[in-house]
Amino acid sequence: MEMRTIATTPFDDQRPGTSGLRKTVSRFRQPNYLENFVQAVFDTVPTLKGGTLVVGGDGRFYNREACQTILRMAAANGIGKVLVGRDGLLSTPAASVLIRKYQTQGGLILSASHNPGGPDGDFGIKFNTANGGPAPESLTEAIYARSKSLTEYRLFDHPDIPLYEAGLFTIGTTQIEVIDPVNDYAELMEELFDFDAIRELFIGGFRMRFDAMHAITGPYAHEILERRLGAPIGTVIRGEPLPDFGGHHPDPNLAHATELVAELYSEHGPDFGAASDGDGDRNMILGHQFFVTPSDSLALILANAELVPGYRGKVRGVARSMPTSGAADKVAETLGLECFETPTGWKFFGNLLDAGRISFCGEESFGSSSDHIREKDGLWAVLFWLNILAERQQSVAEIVKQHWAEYGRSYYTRHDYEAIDLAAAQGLMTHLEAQLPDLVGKTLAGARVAYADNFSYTDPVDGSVSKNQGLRIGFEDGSRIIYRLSGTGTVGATLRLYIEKYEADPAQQNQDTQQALAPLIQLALELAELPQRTGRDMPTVIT
Ligand code: VG1
Ligand code: CO
Repeated sequence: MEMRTIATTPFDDQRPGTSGLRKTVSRFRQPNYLENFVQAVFDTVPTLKGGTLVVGGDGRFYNREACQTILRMAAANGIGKVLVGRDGLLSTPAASVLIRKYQTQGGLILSASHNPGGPDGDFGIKFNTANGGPAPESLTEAIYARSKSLTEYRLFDHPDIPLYEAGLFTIGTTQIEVIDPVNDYAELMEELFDFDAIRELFIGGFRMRFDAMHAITGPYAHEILERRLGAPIGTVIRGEPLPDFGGHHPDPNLAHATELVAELYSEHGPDFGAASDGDGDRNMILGHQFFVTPSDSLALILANAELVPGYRGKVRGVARSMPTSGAADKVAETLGLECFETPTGWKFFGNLLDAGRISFCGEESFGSSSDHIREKDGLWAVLFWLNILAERQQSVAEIVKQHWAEYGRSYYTRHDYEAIDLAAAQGLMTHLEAQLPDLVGKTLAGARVAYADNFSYTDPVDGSVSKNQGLRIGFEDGSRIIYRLSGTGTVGATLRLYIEKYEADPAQQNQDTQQALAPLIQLALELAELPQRTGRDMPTVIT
């Protein structure tokens, strides 16, 4: 057993995207590909030397091998200690909990989140800093720069560490502690929510279904919902993490969680349904025959926060990503709280959370969370809803409709055009951006354009500027059309079209979403020449 220095040459595609480095499994399995990126992280974050690193992932194909490689490299790079989840498993929010609770210098999370897994699927890795959150842009850029000049990496020759049970090991002078992936997370949830009230809800016959989609939240949901909260066994379905997620996209939305949706929409379906994604940071909330948009979910969480013990009396501001609907803004306005609009990606919430400016944050992409960690948190959102339901004793539909009556409804949809030609996508964005200045002041689809620009964000805490964060067209009546290219896809380009329309009149709040938004959708397609330029006449996924 010895320390080895291995010569390597850089790869030119290791710039992290919206959420870490995400590539196909076959790309990641190329010799030195993973190693180069990990070495670039270790070289860029000197505090890790002699410090503690958290390691774990969502259990997808290549998770275990990658864990073992990271452990060997950690030892060769002088990391003092590694906390690794049993079987190499950790949900993204649980990794954030561990980094914060044990005050480690950071963590490496292995996941491609909602992207499909298996040998032909995707893999990913991201570095989270000592606050428990995704590395900010300045750091991901520094890691990328380092990856381009690497000539070698360091690795300790050592057999695999047994990860199947908790225990203490060493490689060289580096301590490896294999820990239970669920316990610390579950304890924090017990501190935040009224578990007694939720237990009573289940005793009263409340019926719930949680779809873990054969991804990482299975073990967490079994422990928290069925063991600690007493929900009947069988409440959690597809609870066993599988390397290929059972062949499905572990993406909790109406398009991919089809069986759950069918059950919730059936005549005698459960009162409440929820699902989470590959790495456990996303959530979908369903009532009986009712879908809660993620944008509405954030607004409702904020509006009902006083019902939840962990937040009562201490709610500060809220932040949402730019394409997320303005539903939360309305609540913030009424409550007199600060409200921020950030670029897409959780890393942009970190500074606001650290500075104590916001309590809650969320994205339209089925993500919400609070200042309890620095990641989005799927099960946290589910427990928040359970706590609200236990307190209010109303159905999900009643609660949401009452909310709309009070604050107005933001009709909202996102249309994704996946794996389109990269050059065509870039051409579309360029063509569109050139038109934006001329649109302002025009009346289109019955409303006047108030602004049209390429969103740029100045972080209110550290003043850093992030440009090119999406093209937006805003109307005087509050409607918006937004176009963005995804930063998490691995094939070609994915174009996301986000459409929103505000409706204050309760008599107009019960329309079908796609119908209510049809004129704006049509306008969005025309302005971008979308069918002609992409060759698509339908989106791949509508959420
Ligand atoms: C998507 C979502 C974004 C989210 C990101 C990571 O990014 O739109 O809101 O933060 O995924 O989520 P993009 O660049 O493809 O639009 V996760 O759960 O995949 O880590
Ligand atoms: Co995710």
